Amino acid sequence: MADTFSLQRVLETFRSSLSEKKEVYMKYYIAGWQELVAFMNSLGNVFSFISKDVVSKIQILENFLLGENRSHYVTIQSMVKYELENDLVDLTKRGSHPESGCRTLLRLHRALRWLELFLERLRTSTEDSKTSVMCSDAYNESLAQHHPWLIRKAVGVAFCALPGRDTFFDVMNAGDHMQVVALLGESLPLIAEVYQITEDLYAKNTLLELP
Ligand code: 1PX
Repeated sequence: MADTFSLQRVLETFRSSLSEKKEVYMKYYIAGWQELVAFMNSLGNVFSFISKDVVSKIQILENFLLGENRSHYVTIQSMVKYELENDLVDLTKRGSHPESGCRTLLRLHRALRWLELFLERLRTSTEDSKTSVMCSDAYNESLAQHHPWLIRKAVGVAFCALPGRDTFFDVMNAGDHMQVVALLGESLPLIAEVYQITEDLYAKNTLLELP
């Protein structure tokens, strides 16, 4: 991972995460999140409580990916199958497997929906659109439904510290505004596809509400 964020690289990692059979490779899914964390860190300390949580979730998944059972963690599909078949998931309340791959990935998966909604707003925004509004609208439509009041409040405060739209376009490192918009148009279907495949898999296995 290079130090400067580039939207192009995020796009490439998410593209690499889809196999021919439309399975999702954990390695690239995680790499995509690492890029996004780097971006968030570059926005300042107000976001560190958010990025800390993402980093710890990435770490949990990476440990599975490198651990002795790594052959089962190559794709999200193989992880779900393995953890369910071996009773490694707390299904109704947190118990002996509070940090399963399935529940950890679910948190990132919900956040991916936020990202999709936010980037779509950014793509179709106009000069006077506010990033804080785009961010919080996307948040209220997605992640907020899974967060308690206190977190929602803290997130609201962080949103107020977001840089403006021009800065956002600049830090994406993808050329002028029109080029960024074009690249967003290219990235979004990919992010949406990865999201939908995961959503369908989790729905099929009744995993969407894991504690
Ligand atoms: C190209 C521009 C892209 C911008 C990239 C920014 C990436 C931001 C990613 C945010 C990911 C947040 C993951 C949150 C996971 C989560 O829901 N965790 C909660 C539940 O976990 P638990 O283990 O307890 O069940 C946890 O309680 C969360 C705590 C921290 C708050 C998370 C707030 C998420 C707000 C999303 C908006 C981020 C705005 C960043 C500005 C760019």
